[in-house]
Amino acid sequence: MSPRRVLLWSALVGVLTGIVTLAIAEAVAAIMVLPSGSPLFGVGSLVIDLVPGWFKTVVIGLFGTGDKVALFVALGILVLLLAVGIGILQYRRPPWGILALVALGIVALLAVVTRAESNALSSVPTLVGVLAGVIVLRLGIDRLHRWTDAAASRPARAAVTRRGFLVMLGATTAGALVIGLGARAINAGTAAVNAVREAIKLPRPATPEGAFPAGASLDVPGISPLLSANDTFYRIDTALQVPVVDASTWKLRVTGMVEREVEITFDELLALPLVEHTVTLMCVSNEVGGNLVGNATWLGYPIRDLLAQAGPLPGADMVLSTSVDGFTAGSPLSVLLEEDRQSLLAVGMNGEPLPLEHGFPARLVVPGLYGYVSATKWVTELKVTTFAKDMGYWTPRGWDALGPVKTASRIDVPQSGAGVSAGRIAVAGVAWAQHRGIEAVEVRVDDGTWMPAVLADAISIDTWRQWVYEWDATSGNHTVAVRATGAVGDTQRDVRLPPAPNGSEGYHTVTVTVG
Ligand SMILES: Nc1nc2c(c(=O)[nH]1)N[C@H]1C(S)=C(S)[C@@H](COP(=O)(O)O)O[C@H]1N2
Ligand SMILES: [Mo]
Repeated sequence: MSPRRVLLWSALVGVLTGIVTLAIAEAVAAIMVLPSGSPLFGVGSLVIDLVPGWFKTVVIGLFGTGDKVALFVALGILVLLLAVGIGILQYRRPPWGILALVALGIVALLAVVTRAESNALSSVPTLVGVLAGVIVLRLGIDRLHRWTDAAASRPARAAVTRRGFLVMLGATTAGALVIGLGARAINAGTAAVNAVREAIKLPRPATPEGAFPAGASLDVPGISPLLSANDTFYRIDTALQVPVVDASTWKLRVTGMVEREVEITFDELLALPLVEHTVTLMCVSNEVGGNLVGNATWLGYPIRDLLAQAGPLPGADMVLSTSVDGFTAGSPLSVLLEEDRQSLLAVGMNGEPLPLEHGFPARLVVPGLYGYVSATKWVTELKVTTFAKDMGYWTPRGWDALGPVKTASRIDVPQSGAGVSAGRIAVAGVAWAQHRGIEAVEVRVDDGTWMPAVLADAISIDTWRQWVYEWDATSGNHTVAVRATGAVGDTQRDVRLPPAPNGSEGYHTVTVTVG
């Protein structure tokens, strides 16, 4: 057999070894209902935590909410290359292929057991997976040797040894695919928690939001709806797998600089007088004109009331909220305690229990702060502390510690690059300045003057406001820009700032061709 073909066959055994290792590990993690035991997700999560803040900005800039898919594609390519190397190594210099596989297994194991969600059994899936991988690698390469030896010296036996090799390869591939795909499809944990979530009946709010003003919604095709639907609401988090939290055992603890620690279960939380409040949530990574922003009606218990039960001690100025997955956000204590700001420990989103991706069973929502410093999903602890002592997840990664939202506006229609016909056309979109409120929106065509847009009625100062400008479009190419002014006179500035470290700034513009 030609050296090149031997190389290819041993590379293929390597790839199969990789597939078997990961498939078995996934299967064991699924059977044990231990999603955090998955080596692939463990390594992926470690990568997410280790990459510098600027890199995250680049990735989100390039892929948006597809950032996780991008990470998996990159990881997949890396795994493939390593697997090829391992197969060739084992053929040429045994047992170095096996040793390399074990070494990679140890790296994955370290990643898995250092995750916040890991427990005493988290290492089992990786261990079993690597063991299976070692067996496949060993047997596969042995059979390949037998075949190549026979091909060289005893041609009569070549066909038999070749068959032995190929049968083993085919059977293992089929088995691994079935097991691996089955494991991810079953995903027993998610199914169970989904069932629990669907059975939950949220209580009526003690303080309802009330009907929106009739004039809060503009009838302009293509404008962002006033409320963003749950299934299309933007999702940003560091969690590669959606954390699966059992509401019946979930607890939130208030700890740290408090007179007394408070602990609350999900049932206890639902029994409290809950408040309904519509808040526009926004990600600091949103680019000018981007869509990492959404508006929802949240149902929850005021964080200030929960903190009052614990009694924050003098000197405290921050609440560090922690998620089951280890993510943390540091919010100013004074903001959370404000009487007239509805900061919620939320359990409901647009009339439903929180979707799993949006923090089931409970998350925080704070009007006026970017999500990364306030909106902790799958929250389990509120630690009353100080900014001097503690830092939220993104702060050491180069992001502002405080993160108040900046006034911003977006043109939804016409879309950039659109062709429209001359005459009256509606330029429309949304503007937000959470907890200050939007006072004015202006539109500018080319080098013209800023013209006032018509504002829809506000739901409250905590939500975005729709706006529309009736434009007499003349033929030619035009650039249309928008700027908003918040209720404290904070007009958007004529600058271009990237998201890091404290939120992007700039006028959103679209270019249209009027025919
Ligand atoms: N546990 C956890 N909560 C989190 C995050 C996270 O990475 N992990 N990201 C925060 C960020 S950066 C934002 S913008 C909001 C987004 O909430 P959403 O995904 O429900 O839109 O969640 C916040 N809460
Ligand atoms: Mo964010």
